[in-house]
Amino acid sequence: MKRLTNVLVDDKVCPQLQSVLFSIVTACKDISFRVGQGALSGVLGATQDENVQGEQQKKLDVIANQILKDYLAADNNVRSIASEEEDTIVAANETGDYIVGFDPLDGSSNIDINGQIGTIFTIFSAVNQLNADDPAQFQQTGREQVAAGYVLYGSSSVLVLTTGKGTQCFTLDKTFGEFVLTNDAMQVPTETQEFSINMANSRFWFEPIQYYINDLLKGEIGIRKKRYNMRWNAAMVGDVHRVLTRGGIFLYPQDKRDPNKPAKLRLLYEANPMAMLMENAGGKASTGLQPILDVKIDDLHQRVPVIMGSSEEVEQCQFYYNQ
Ligand code: AFP
Repeated sequence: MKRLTNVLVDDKVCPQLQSVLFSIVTACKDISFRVGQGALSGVLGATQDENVQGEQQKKLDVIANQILKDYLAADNNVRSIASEEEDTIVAANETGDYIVGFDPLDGSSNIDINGQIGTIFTIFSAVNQLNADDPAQFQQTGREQVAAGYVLYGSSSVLVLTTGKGTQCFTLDKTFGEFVLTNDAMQVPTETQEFSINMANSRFWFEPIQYYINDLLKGEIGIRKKRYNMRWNAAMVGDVHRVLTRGGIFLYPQDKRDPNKPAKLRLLYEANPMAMLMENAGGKASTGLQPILDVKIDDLHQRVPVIMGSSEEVEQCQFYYNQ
């Protein structure tokens, strides 16, 4: 049985980065406990406030955000913080070597129904010439991430992590409160017969996705010559975990619903970390036109189309864009 601490030492992760990872993981253990308490600890339901994206904040969004901010601000290795629930960058420590972005509670609409929810995080090196409160700190591409991961609060709490070399999965052993290695090299199967997309948006999609999904729906009598099944969790963290575990394709494409929000998912703290985990497990992650990890972050809350999962299926989907 290998604990997270030992894995990071064996993988020669530098002590400063280990410290940042432990701050995040400790915060997530705290969040996991509160999620588990549910209605008993008064964490269910909504607040009266909206975040910068105009979404109503759930109580647990606010609680999880505060827990993460508190642990990270207390870590001298963290220079700056960006969160889905914060309008602008949050300065932590001017001498920190790392900057951290996170979605404190992904899948908020699942909180009150006891569905899958999670915390997604990304870590970059800080830009030395820039102050901690300068949003340009995050103007990097996903390729420059030094670590990324998520904690899924499901039937068990799992940490899926990459520090660059592969994608590893740890399960929280609640008897002694530590994450224990349960899969040391996640591998996404190259082929799949399972797709994941919100079909309710189909009339707003652009042509490449309309045609691609239509061909999947035709099953064995269509051009793809096999029957596809569909799954949708309404929490990226749950859908991506399934794809990392047994293959599949997850899509949140650009659509025509609201010209001000051409895509739904955020590049910095949703798409990028998931793309790094996916690529390091042998999968692919694309906007349809280019790898997600090559898109430069211009704005902390920038949105991006997301197509990720089994490599051959993502390539098939890209074919419709190329045409
Ligand atoms: P919330 O955390 O705001 O509920 O959003 C979750 C999410 O960003 C992502 O995790 C899901 O894949 C997607 O939204 C679900 O969106 P739909 O509302 O289209 O189901």
